Amino acid sequence: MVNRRRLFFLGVIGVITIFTLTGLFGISGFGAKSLHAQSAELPKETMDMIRERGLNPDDVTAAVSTFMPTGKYDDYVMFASGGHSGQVFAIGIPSMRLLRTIAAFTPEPWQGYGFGVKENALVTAAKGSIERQLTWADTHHPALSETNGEYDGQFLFIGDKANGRMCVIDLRDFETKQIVQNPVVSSNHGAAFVPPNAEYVLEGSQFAMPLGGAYAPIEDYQKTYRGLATFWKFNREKGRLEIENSFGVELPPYWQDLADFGKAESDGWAFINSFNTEMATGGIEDGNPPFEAGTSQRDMDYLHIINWKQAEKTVKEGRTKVINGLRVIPLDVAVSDGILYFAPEPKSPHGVDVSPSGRHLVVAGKLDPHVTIYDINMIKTAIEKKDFEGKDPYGVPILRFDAVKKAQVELGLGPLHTQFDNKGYAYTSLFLDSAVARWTVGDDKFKAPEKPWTLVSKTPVHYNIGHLAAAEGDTVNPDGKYLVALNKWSVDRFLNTGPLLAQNLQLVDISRPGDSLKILYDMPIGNGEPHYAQIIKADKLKTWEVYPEVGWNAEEQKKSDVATMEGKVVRSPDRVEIYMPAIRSHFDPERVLVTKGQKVVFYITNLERTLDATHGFNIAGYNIAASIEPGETVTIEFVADKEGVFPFYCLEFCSALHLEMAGYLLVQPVPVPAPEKKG
Ligand code: K7E
Ligand code: CUA
Repeated sequence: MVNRRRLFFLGVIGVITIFTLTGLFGISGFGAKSLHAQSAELPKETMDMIRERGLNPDDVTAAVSTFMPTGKYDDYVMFASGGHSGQVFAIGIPSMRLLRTIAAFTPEPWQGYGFGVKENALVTAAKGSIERQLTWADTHHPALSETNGEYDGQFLFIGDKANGRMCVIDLRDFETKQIVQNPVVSSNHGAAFVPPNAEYVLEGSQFAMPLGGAYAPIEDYQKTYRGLATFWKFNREKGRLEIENSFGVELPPYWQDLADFGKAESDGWAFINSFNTEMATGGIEDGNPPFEAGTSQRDMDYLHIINWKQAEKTVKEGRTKVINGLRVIPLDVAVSDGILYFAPEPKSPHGVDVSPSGRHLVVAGKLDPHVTIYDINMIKTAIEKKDFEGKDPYGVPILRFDAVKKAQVELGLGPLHTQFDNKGYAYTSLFLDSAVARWTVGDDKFKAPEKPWTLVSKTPVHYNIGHLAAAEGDTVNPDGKYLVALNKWSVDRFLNTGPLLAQNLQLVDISRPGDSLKILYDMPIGNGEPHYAQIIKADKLKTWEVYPEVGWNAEEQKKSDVATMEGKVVRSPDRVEIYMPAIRSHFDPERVLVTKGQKVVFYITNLERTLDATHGFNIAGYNIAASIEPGETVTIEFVADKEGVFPFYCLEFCSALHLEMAGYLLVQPVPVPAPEKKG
């Protein structure tokens, strides 16, 4: 019985595989004729392997659709946050191969980031909230830069939830160019999000606190603690966030959560969820309700609706207060200028996501089995007609719920985040159900075959899904091919690696309508918890193969003025500068003699123009590690505070004589002056 079923299965597999292979390979690689000849039957060897491994038709389809033959490239790149590893991961889709860990907030020796080299971004600390230099972060939400609502492949932004910082990564070289510390608040969660042309990057705070970072007793919470939405101005030409052109909007002391920018129909608006509108201040140790209970008393919290175009005008007209160098629109001005409105949203919401047309905002209430859908046109009308159901204690008008609510769809337990495709479906992660819900959006832009606002299917995922990311899913034109479930727990999915387990990123095929979602791949990621990710078409990335010119300063993205083609040493009494070219397989000079106490500056230029001909550099005992990519010039500065003999060598196995690519830093003791002769 079992055997007969097996045999039937294998027959089906054969046919499916052949069809899939036919579709995948088309006529490239095989001639049409030979393909036809080959497609009569899979080789017996292959069938045996399928049988031996006990694969079913779905397994075979999944394998065939994610396997990447050597030398072939993925169609998409997913940029996933690295959680408390503080980094960003670039992952190919559909193969789910990790292509690169991008050093963002955490020093990373392979990339020569933070070990005597490229530390400029890392040392950022602002006056105010946090002044200490930090070497880790909790990255949550990456945002690709956009042009006209489409990912343009130029920049990636990501927020550090733990410390209220923002990071700018240039996608020409996948390197971090800037980290800014918010000078007014010390945490974020509604970060990073961009409007359709990335004029700003939004950083919404999470934990209310006294703005500017001063102490105030927790008993004064309602009076002196506040939230803040910071609109960091992005200068695309310079690739930098500019604090002098940025501004903040003061918010009541609720805990602001995730955010999104409006687009198309809702362009000009930004949305931020909130919870703890109870303004609980904890204190379980004093018999107060713990935060988890205190923040969940009320049935409704507030969706923050921000008119950022109006905020720009208010800032221009100077109705701001400056806190540690950031212009902040005070709460009362935000109300009187029509910048801030609230809409009620059910119990402890988490994600707010804007649909591709920009018309609908989907809010998922983590303690509510529904998603609630708001319509921007209804919001605009309610604002115009002053259709308010009251004001919050800080005077912010609350729009009447029924006047702005378009629909509610019951999906299941613990809805968190929503993504969209090009077929009129939305996908919501269900944390408690460990599932992806597919449901229909009643949108003009894409129409689903089923009736609007209906749950279509629930696909189990392993386990406790947080975010999900769809291909081009936050743009005005999602691709609708793939979705990745970013699961918090993997439990029993992979070989055990001790009590700390991998996260499980699952690739899901969403290309067909109806109840047809298919899990294609389980990817264990043995690193800090990816929260959110964005998936961009690979051909939109115009990444450099080598730096544009020999002698490139990658921090400034321009030709370096300390680039060198020839080795030389320039000495002054307290400073030794070494201009050092590196090429397979030597540094020049190879012997560097300095005196203890001197400042030593290496300017190393990689002269290579060959793809992948990277050299490394390190100095024993000095905590220095550099990566010098083809064409790049790096600067390493330190004080030779320890005398002795310190080998340096190239860290990348760059050639057959790589081991010989080395030298000595000789730090001689300070010469003792000869005693005066007496006479
Ligand atoms: Cu749900 Cu920080 Cu986006 Cu994590 S948050 S999951
Ligand atoms: Cu250069 Cu090894």
